[in-house]
Amino acid sequence: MKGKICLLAVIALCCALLCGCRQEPRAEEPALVMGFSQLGSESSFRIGNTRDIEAQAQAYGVSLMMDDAKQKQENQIDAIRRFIAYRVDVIAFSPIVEEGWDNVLLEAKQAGIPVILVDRTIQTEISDLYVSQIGADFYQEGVLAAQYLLRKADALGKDRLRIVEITGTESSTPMRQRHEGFWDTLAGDPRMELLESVNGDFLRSRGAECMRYLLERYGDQIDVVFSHNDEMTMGALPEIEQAGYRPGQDMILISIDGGQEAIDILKAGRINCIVECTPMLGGLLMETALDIKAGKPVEGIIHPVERVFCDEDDLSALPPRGY
Ligand code: GYE
Repeated sequence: MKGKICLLAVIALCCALLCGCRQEPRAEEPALVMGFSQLGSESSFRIGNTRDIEAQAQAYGVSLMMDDAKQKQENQIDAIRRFIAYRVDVIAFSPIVEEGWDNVLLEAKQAGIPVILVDRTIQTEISDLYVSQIGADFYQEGVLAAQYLLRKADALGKDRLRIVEITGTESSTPMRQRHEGFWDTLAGDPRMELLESVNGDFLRSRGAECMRYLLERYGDQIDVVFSHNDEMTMGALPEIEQAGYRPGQDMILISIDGGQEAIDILKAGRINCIVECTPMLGGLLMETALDIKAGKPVEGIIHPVERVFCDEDDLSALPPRGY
């Protein structure tokens, strides 16, 4: 009898244990784990870019670790090292400047973790530090801005246009390539004269400071303001008006990005031309990362399709910009 009781007790204990360690249904496994180092939140473009990447990660079933570097390269490097330690499947980041990435990207390479550049790119002598670069053709954006100005000069019958330029973050890809594309396109046209190029760091506050300086120094001489992004343009606008000029009329204003706030100002006639630089890169990023994980070949450089919005166009039917 005693033996039977012991046997029943053992059976009951085993059942309890089995019930206790019953496998809970596994949560859906992420398609992949991605570490993303975002350079900051300095503009509507950047905020829109972050939001789109987060939304697309969710849509594609990607587990996303998003880090905000707050405009500091050292914070991006630290984040990439954390992603390596965490052994993510893919590392992606928008490099705030082009130089200084070799060491940390060599560490990612040695860890066997593929890297995707988003929005901006890097300068390096070492091959295959990254698998793909997804972002605008910034040189072409500069070309498109200049081509608009050439058309405008022809339409206005101008024989001279004196230009001030407010550039983006020093040594960043968009700053370098927009500047080159713009001035390469104007080179040789005797009507076009650069008064001065100043750095506004893609920030609205710095755009205002730069415009205040340029107005004090050049005033009536300024015919054109070429600003590397909408934030700096919107910082410059009130300075221009407070100095007694009508932006879009007394001065031709050319900007880049194309967020809703700037587009509305363009529609009101206070900006003449905006070259689109779309932040909506999240879908391309997730598709590329998933292809890499699946061992599929991916493009080395992926440029989104972009437009130009200017005072020659009927923008009444333009859908909401989403950033
Ligand atoms: O034009 C600007 C942002 O890297 C293309 O960075 C991006 C630029 C964009 O601060 O608004």
